[in-house]
Amino acid sequence: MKRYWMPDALRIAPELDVRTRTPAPRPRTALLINPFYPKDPHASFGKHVLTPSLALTSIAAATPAHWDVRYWDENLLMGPPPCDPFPEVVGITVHLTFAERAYALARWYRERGAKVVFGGLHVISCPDEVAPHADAIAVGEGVQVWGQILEDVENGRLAKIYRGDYRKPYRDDPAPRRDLLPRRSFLTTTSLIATRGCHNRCGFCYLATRDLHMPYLMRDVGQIADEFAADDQPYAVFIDNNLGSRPDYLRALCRALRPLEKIWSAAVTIDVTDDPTLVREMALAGCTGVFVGFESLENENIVASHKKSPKTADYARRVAVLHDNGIQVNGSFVLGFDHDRPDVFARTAEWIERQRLECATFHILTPYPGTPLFDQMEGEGRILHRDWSQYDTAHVVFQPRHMTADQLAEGYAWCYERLFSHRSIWRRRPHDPRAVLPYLAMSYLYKRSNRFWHFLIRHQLTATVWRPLVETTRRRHVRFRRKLAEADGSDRPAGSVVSAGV
Ligand code: B12
Ligand code: SF4
Repeated sequence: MKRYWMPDALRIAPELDVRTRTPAPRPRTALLINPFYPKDPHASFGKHVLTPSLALTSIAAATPAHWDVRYWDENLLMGPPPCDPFPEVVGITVHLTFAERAYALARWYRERGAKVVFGGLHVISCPDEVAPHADAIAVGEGVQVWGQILEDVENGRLAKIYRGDYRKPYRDDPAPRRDLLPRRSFLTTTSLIATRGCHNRCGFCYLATRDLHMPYLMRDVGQIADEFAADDQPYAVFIDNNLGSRPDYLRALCRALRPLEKIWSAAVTIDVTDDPTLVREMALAGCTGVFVGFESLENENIVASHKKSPKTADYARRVAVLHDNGIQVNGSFVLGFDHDRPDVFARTAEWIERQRLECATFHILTPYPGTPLFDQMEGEGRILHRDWSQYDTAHVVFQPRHMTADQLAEGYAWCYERLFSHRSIWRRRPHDPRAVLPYLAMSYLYKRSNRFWHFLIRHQLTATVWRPLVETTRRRHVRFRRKLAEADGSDRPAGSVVSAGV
């Protein structure tokens, strides 16, 4: 197997020195931490600084005004989290892949007198496992309960468990505190969320977790446009699970975003192409890229996952609808489904090249605890281990049906190697010659520059280097959409290829 370049800083969490002496906790000071996770050397390191998660900026926005709140993301390679002033409360977001790191951080801060509160996906799926490591846990929606948690700390009556309900409308939630983010460290700080939930409930998705009830809720489109304008960035990433679940809503959102003359990308399901006029509206509103969960080219896999999706034979036509509107496609593929055989890797890569997808993301099928897929695998005795740190979709954690675990791991690595190769990048160049150069520049920067990415992240140069490129792209796109608005369908302008998507 090929050996990948992997600096320690992207593989090992910063050391938490047990000898460090810290001042006494300062009352009404909260520190919010996004813990470190090891990066997958097969993929681009750039994806980790494209756009921040909204978990902690949302929580920060719910912090009462008389509290001082700080933010620390260990993945920005700025060392271990700060301890001066020493916080009275530490809030940590916990996903299964970095649960162990969250526990280590909690231990370190608790030993020094801070109260530690956990929230996040792993708290929802495995509350009994996480609870002993924290003073309190927030199960579910966190914005609703964070103020209460801090009030209870002030009054010395912190409870062990708080529950937030995803069914409550969140239109009145305050805008996330993006001002707390280190702006130089991200390609854009404008992560936006317009909707929650998804019209699907695929058996492998975290949304199908047993105790997670997240109906599809939408925010006021004007609020989203205001947040986008306020953050003063040319490019935003919608972190919604599926921005396209309600076509009417998406259309209204596009109309609200259009006057901003900015660019954005979002995750959608491929049925967004059911109505090509909606795709056109997306392009006119500044959509330059979509992240599409194709999952598999085998219909049987899609059916077994309970995903409501068009037939896979129609995917190619639908990709063309997006391309025709200058929207680049980052296809997401899951490998290792029960109907996958060892030829799945080559077949998937071939298809991606034939459709000229600008970008593709591969995931080894991963049964997240609490999902129907986990129950199925466990029932069939196919779970190989419960080392959650390896449940990151880059490792095989279950016994595949029609291949060995090694075949699946090697096939996954091979897919990335192939898609990031010079030959594959060239084969996927846009049809329109005018779009080829920007496509090549972005592809090489995103896919073949991991040493460069490490340098940018370490020196907080991501925004400095990328922002001019993104701004140039925005200007090109504004010209593109003017022509698109005038075009009658026969004379489409060149597809405008933009920076790496979600
Ligand atoms: C932005 C994002 C990223 C970013 C940033 C990640 C990071 N950790 O910094 C990037 C692109 C780098 C990324 C990478 C990956 N991601 Co990601 N990512 C997301 C995404 C799209 C949005 C997250 C977000 O902002 N959500 C919105 C916030 C508001 O919701 P929330 O996090 O649940 O937080 C709420 C509550 O949980 C709670 N809460 C959360 N934290 C706290 C803390 C406290 C103190 C309290 C009180 C409450 C609280 O309150 C919040 C407000 O209600 C989600 C999908 C999604 N739409 O959620 C996937 C998602 C989280 N990612 C996922 C995965 C698998 C990955 C990768 C492993 C994929 C890969 N192979 O590369 C990598 C690596 C990350 C890792 N090892 O964990 C999965 C996780 C599945 C799981 N069960 O753990 C998700 C759910 C996508 C999916 N559909 O499967 N990701
Ligand atoms: S379509 Fe995507 S976001 Fe929706 S349930 Fe399926 S995998 Fe999850």
